[in-house]
Amino acid sequence: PKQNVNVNTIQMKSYACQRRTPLKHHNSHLTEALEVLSENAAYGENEGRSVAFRRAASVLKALPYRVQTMDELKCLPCLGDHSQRVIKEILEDGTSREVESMRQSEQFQAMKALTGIFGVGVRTADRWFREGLRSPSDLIRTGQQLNREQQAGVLYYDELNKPVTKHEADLIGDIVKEAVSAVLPGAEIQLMGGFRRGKELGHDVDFLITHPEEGKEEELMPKIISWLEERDLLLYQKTTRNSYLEKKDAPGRPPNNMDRFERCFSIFKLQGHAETTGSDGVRPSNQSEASYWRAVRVDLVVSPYSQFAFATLGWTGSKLFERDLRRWAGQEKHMSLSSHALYDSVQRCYVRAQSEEEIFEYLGLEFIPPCERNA
Ligand code: DCP
Ligand code: MG
Repeated sequence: PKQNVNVNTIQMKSYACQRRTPLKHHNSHLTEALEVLSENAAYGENEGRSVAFRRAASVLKALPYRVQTMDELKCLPCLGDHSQRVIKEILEDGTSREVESMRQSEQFQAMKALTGIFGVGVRTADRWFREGLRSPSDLIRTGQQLNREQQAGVLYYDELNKPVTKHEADLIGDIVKEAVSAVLPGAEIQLMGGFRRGKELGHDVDFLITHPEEGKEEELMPKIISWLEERDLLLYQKTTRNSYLEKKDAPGRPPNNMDRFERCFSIFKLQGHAETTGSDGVRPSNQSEASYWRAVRVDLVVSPYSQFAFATLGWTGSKLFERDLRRWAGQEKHMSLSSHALYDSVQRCYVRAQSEEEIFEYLGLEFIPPCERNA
């Protein structure tokens, strides 16, 4: 109820990590349009423009009321001319013609379909688009060269584009827990990403694994993978080894968003339960009653205990929240934050932390709980 909010006294901070952004907000009619513009800019490899639209959307997500007039936006940060134009159009006409025609355009739809394939980025999708390809079936029909990841992406395309529910995430969590405690008793596992922020649906399930005794977690991933593979629970996996070295990786280096933990990108074969049936309640025809299953994208990350707080913060998201945390650290505090560590360039030392709260405190930020990091 807006009557209780004085729009002129709203103090909107400009970094997403300074704001509380709940999952459910009041302006999806505006943010969805701005996110289409952001997505389209990303397809054109215009990162700066893409982030600018995402920031504008994010500010509106943090507002405690539904925007009715342009006047209410006067004091808000991160709203560029283009974003304001689109917002104005939607407030006046209920919809933005620019956004709607973008949404309908062949290029936008093809890029969405092609980048929606696991293992396909904007570059590859754009090259295919310019060669006249529009969808996964075009790739199959024309016999495109695909790597192992993309082959799995095309094979499980429909299922991987069907949102994962929290219930399914919990079922996978139980399996991962069983695997981890079988191969390394005492290891700890935590659900990360969107589900940690309270989302009910996700595009994948992210887990972070550690062990209180530093060193015990080394080379853990291959053991987990073997355990899972022996039970026929994986459709695809690619493991990368830990390559983090404190001396080499942090100070002075251009900040690298990719972390260097031991990590596994996988596709789980989640065995039958009610949600594997379609929305019409009918099970996919190629699967017998005894063995129906669905494919689910799962990311597993192993962190040494001493980096666990940083890994937790780095893997909770949202992506914009993470981006602004790093930007805040660098620009406002002369520190360099990654999913491994926090380096203080003024004191010239690494900062140790046992919890997310300590990291926020060191960064001079009010603690924002995961469910309010939906920037
Ligand atoms: N992450 C990041 N930067 C990246 C990739 C990941 O900061 N380039 C972090 C933030 C994300 C988390 O890792 O929240 C997991 O990445 P996902 O892509 O799985 O994103 P979410 O879990 O937030 O969303 P979804 O529900 O779509 O899985
Ligand atoms: Mg995720």
